[in-house]
Amino acid sequence: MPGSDVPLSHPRYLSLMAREKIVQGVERGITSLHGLIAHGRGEAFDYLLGERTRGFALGAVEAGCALLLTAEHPVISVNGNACALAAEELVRLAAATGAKLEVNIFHTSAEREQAIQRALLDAGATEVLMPSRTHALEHIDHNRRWVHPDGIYRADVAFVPLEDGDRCEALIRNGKKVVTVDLNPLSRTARAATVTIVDNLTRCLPRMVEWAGALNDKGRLQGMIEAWDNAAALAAAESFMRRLT
Ligand code: PTJ
Repeated sequence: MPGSDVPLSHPRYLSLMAREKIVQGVERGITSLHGLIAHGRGEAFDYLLGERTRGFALGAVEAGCALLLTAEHPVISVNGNACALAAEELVRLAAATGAKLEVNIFHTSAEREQAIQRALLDAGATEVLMPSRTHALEHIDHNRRWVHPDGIYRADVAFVPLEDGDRCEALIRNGKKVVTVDLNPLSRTARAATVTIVDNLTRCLPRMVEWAGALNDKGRLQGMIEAWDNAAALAAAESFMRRLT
């Protein structure tokens, strides 16, 4: 990565490269300063996972992909951290699932919204929806309520990695199913979502892209959705982390 002096031989190379991407995200005007703090919190939980994808996350990847693939209007909501860490994989996931990409950020900044849109277009997206000033989600008083009429506003399933708890709850109260990625199984987002992938975004996204490309049997997808128990997956993640502490 340009500007990085992390040696490939470092035992925590991948984690340090992710940190580097977040720092560069701030420098490129994509990620907020608050995003650095959020990333550090994620790193601490990832440490408890041994920085590896665990079984409860694999099941969630399947269930999350199944929801996106069976949705009528799937949308991927992209914030400053997700964009800095994984713009290309998000674009690939959109292509694999037929989902629209929409910029939606917590810390208000029109410049950052545009920088995220540009980064997604540079990563190969053909269309990136922006928040409107005409359509808003109900049950939330915040910049994040403003959404695009052809995107999150009409979505039946929203993929919202690294989401803020209020908005995740609002999306659910607006009748949408929510797939999230959150390393913290105790967060409000993790608990409110329909499917929570407790894993690092950088590890689970390539798996999601692969699964989404491979899963096409509608009956099997429906079965995965019906069998999914989010509370059980969160309990498994929490007990895994507690065992290590
Ligand atoms: O770009 P903006 O303005 O939309 O801001 C984005 C952040 C992420 C700063 C904002 O949404 C925020 O403050 O989020 P929170 O409430 O800190 O929640 C982020 C959650 O993501 C926390 O539970 C972290 O543990 C988790 N997290 C951080 N990095 C990762 C992660 N989960 C998965 N993969 C990561 N790489």
